[in-house]
Amino acid sequence: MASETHMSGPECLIENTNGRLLVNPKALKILSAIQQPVVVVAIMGLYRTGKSYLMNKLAGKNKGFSLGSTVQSHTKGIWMWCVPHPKKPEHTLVLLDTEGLGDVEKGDNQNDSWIFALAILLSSTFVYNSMGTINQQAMDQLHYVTELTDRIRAKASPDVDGVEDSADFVSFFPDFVWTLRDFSLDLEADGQSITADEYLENSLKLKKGTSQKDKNFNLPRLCIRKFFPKKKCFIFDRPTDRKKLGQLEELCDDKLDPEFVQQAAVFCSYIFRNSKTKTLSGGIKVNGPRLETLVQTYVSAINSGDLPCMENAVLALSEIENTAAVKKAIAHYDQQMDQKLQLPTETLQELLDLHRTIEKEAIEVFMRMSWKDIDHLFQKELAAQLDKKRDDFCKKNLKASSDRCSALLKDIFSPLEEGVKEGIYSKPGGYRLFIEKIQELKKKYLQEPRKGIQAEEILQEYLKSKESVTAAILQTDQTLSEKEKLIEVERVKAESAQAAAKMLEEMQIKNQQMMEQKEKSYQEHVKQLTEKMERDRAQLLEEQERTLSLKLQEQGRLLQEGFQEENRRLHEEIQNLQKKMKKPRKQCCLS
Ligand SMILES: Nc1nc2c(ncn2[C@@H]2O[C@H](COP(=O)(O)OP(=O)(O)OP(=O)(O)O)[C@@H](O)[C@H]2O)c(=O)[nH]1
Ligand SMILES: [Mg+2]
Repeated sequence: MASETHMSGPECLIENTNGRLLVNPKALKILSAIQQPVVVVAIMGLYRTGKSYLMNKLAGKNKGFSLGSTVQSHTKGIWMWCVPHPKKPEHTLVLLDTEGLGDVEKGDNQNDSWIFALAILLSSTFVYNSMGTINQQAMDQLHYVTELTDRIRAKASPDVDGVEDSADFVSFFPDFVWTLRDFSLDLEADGQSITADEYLENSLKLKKGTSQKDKNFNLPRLCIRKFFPKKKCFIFDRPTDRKKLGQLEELCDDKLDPEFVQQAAVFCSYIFRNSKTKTLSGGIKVNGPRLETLVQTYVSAINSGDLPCMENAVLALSEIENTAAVKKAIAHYDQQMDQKLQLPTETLQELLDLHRTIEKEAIEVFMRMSWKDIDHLFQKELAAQLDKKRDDFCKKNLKASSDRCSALLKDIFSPLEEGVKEGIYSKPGGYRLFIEKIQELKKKYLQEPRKGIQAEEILQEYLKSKESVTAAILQTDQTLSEKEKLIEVERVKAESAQAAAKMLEEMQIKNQQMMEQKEKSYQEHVKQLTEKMERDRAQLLEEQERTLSLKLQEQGRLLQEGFQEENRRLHEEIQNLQKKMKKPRKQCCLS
């Protein structure tokens, strides 16, 4: 399949003007066309630290995200560049370049925190970029991480067990990558050479002590450790001489420091191989339209003064997709019934059997497309629509049958009507002729195929309408004695009573068939729902187990470092999660 993404350059996704965040419709349109799953890499960090330049490297280009050559911050808001993923076929790499943090000239830093929060919420890999070593200044600049608990909500309503909302961050936060630019030290600790990752781990070690200074030291470190279980660090040399930095975009690799070229290649290769597809709770893989909805939901929450909430965004997304799932399922039903159903059907069962087969397919379509259908509301809606469609088809079937039978009777019995008008039965021996003719035409009518479920009823109605004519012909026939006439009247009466009884029996059978069908429909819904709930439960357990193991790892580290208080807090979170995992499975009920 040809690649879906043809962005020759980046596009602004979220504008940050006059203290307000605005979503750019042009960028949303681009996202809406990307059906492939997306890997989203966002970069953040202090202004003027080479973020845009590094993102261009990920796009495989020298130019793209615009670089500034002055000391003023350059990128504004969040810019997006969607490119075919270089290593994952059928995936799109979405690069998000963001406005540099902390430019004092901007005056209003209010939106920095929101942009930081948005980058966290939208990405699957979050790159934090800074200059030089991981010193206290670099840590202090990460105060945005400590503020995340006030900026983002995981759950729409607080946990009943009183566990902090941020306890859930770990399950949906992106992987964390720290890029250190112009890093000029040797990677060493206690005379031993260490990896960049070990350097990061060491830098995140906590300080014992309870003074405010110690707390300030520990807070960002604790937050990074708690929220981002997967961390990675890359160091970069200065790419070239200071004088040439201004024209970096123009320089090809052989004019750059070979160390830098190599380090950039290692970084890109790591991102391409390890960055995950953006996935929401429930294992929902994000594609372009889903990312589009996330952007819209989060930005509109921020603009209306609410906190962007992960659970709400996922619910908003599932509602959109579940509505579409109902529509798609109904469209499938309509299309198949239209193609396969010929009205009138010979029997009611024939119609119900076809309905059942196609209904099953329609439920399957719905089940494939829907997710997080809270209280099965959308499935109930689908069931109601399918029931109505079945009832409508039954009515249409009835009418089609009645119309066809009436037309047939009119046609077949016209010689009899003509004969009555011409008086050929109003003569001695006429009654016998009349009855014989009726029997002959009735036989002809009964032999006609596909009359449908009203065949008997319409015939009986017709014959009933002819009762007075029959009686008149009988009375005028002088070849019959009074006694014979009386016997004949009784015979006709008995015949009609017999027909009425037969019709009543048929009606009861039809009702029974309808009842059985309703029960089967319900059972089909429950069967498919139960299977889906089992799959969802397995998925949830898998996610919870992953979160649990991450928390246990961090708990182990805290214990090792001797941090009882933090350890106790984490222990509570762990117990709470374990309690949730032991909850009995929900019963599947659709009514
Ligand atoms: N010293 C140094 N300069 C770099 C590096 N990478 C890029 N630059 C230069 O730094 C300047 C700013 O680069 P950008 O990529 O625009 O930096 P930014 O972080 O995106 O800046 P803002 O958008 O303002 O936040 C440009 O002149 C780049 O050529 C680097 O690794 N080290
Ligand atoms: Mg920039």
